[in-house]
Amino acid sequence: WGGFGHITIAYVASNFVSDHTATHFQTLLRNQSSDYLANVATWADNIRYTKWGHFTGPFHFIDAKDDPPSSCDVIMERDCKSEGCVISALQNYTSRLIDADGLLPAIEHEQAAKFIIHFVSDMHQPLHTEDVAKGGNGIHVKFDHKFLNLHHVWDTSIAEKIVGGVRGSPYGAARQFADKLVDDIRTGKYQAETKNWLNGISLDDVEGTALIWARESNAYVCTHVLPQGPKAIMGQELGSSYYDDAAPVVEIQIARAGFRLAAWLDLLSAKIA
Ligand code: DCM
Ligand code: DCM
Ligand code: DCM
Ligand code: ZN
Ligand code: ZN
Repeated sequence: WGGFGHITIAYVASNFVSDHTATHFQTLLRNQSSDYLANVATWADNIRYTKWGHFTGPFHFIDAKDDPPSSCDVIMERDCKSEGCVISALQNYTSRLIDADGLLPAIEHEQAAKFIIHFVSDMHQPLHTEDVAKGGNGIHVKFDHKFLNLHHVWDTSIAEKIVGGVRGSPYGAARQFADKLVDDIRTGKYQAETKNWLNGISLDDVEGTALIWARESNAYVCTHVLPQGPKAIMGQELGSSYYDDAAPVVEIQIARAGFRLAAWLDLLSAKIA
């Protein structure tokens, strides 16, 4: 996701964490404001282009070597590279935050928390669970007459178009969009299904939990991202009928990511006590 997506997801999560979790992460992140999650939501994207952060580049995605649109799936042994992937990264940073042996300094706990907040979010972007053309970065398309790649369209363009465009700082627009999604979750169109959103969630099986989330995300590559395959979409204008079908997917994936991130942080703060 682009900044707007990550920050929206963080604000959604802030609305669903317990009070104990909020206090725990406000302390850990040294931020007493209500923006404590939103303010670190894009940190992992900022550090990945620095020299020390270079090793974290592969942690933002998993390149599923499936065959959309006829076959979609994420298989850990096939798709998670030796350098790591978004699923192994969630496993690693979850265990570093829990730090069962108490060996790590506080700064590593803080970093682990910032990675978790970002990677739960990224695995909900369908093209972060797909190998084709480097997650769609190599597929050139148009979106409202602008020349963009398909990855950028799913990271940024669709979400920003849903709210009528985002100019300047994304925080205000993200907070508003999050408030709307929180209503949809509590009393609106997602209310009936949210209990299923936490199926299989367990700190005792991080890989299994992340695979459930990544597979659900990857399934949209076959149904909504590349419904006629990669060749059919090249050079196409995606701002009209394609957008109409894609927008509900982006919306539900942002809502799910925020709701699940809150649940994950609740499990973590209860375990760390
Ligand atoms: N920012 C904002 N609104 C907020 C929080 C932050 O516009 N509620 C902006 C100010 C900075 C950037 O985001 O340009 C990063 O903020 P920080 O350094 O607080 O993470
Ligand atoms: N690191 C990491 N995950 C690990 C081990 C280390 O992200 N499983 C990161 C945290 C530190 C850096 O690598 O910023 C160097 O860690 P170390 O000094 O433990 O090798
Ligand atoms: N990306 C991806 N899958 C890949 C390569 C990259 O999902 N195989 C994502 C990470 C960034 C965006 O695409 O969100 C741009 O990546 P980069 O800056 O590495 O080109
Ligand atoms: Zn991306
Ligand atoms: Zn990312």
